[in-house]
Amino acid sequence: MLHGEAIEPPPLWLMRQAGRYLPEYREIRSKAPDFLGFCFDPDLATEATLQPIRRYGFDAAILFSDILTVPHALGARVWFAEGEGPRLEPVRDARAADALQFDATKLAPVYETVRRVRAALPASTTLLGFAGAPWTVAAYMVEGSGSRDWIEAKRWAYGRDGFDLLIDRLVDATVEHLALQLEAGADAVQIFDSWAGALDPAGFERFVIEPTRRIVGRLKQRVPGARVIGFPRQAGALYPRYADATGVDGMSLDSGVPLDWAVGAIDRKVALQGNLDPLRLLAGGASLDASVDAIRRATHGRSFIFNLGHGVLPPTPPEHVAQLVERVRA
Ligand code: 1CP
Repeated sequence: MLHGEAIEPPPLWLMRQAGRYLPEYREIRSKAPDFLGFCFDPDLATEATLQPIRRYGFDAAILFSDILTVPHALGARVWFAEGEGPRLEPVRDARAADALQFDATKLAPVYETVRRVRAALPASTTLLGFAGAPWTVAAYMVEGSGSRDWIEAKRWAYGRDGFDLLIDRLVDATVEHLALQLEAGADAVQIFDSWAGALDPAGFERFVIEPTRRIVGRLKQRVPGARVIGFPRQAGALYPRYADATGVDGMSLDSGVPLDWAVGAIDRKVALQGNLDPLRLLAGGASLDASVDAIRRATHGRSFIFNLGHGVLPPTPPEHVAQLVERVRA
């Protein structure tokens, strides 16, 4: 689905298709003491990856893991405070960035999960691996948690030396992590830059475009035929630039992007993905059907992968996902 051809109906998967909106996920999640332990248990992570495929028959499975496994493998302490989201030991200067060393053996259970999922999936179902983009992962590492404004991360990125060293370490680790997933059996990978929209255009060029361009180039050299989807969330008018400059094969669009504009403005050799507002899915009913139809119309004849503009939200009724699948394939 990443070779530039238009497929009707479009292939379909959803960001966060595994997760708390599914009762069967909540059931197995309660068996693990903490969230990283859950990600690093190949039995549980394989099961969580397969659950939404069994229930809905999506065209792609996405590995169940998290973007913050990479800081963990770099030696930064990461934990998930129950109900509060991620916490990290902050990295705030060049010395701390220089001390980071990627140890892929810490992520061996993730690659084992990829192998098991690939073996369990039908050949026609694509398996997607993923990683966070350097800017987004750096933002969590500098803040020590999620944030609305990313003040500490941007203060360092814009104002002091050493931030590029952190980005460089993350570029190296991300190439390695994605290559190992592809070598274990992932068919393609997605790079999540969830906080790309927090940067100004100069910052976007230096900390989103440049590192992603290096990752895509190096990955395609190391793994011939590697396919990459980029997701610079809330990039707005900079989406076409990202498509031209990074070398990605596909690009995911958030829900704020007018699709008619994107279809005209983004190079046709880059497949598009996404855009349905996760709240349309949560709300369901006629508004969900109408939104699905509008996306199908706007992307007709274009290489397109049906998806949301961001992840499935935990209060989403599972029946609404069934409604979406039926409507997309109607
Ligand atoms: O207890 C739980 O169940 C924790 C909730 C949860 C889940 C289900 C977290 C914690 N991570 C995940 C899985 C996850 N994370 C996947 C699995 C595959 C799938 O999509 O089904 C993926 C791809 C991610 C990627 C991820 N983690 C991103 C990028 C995508 C996005 O949502 O923007 C980010 C930013 C994270 C960090 C993270 N991990 C977990 C949470 C709650 C967060 C976000 C914290 C914040 O808002 O800052």
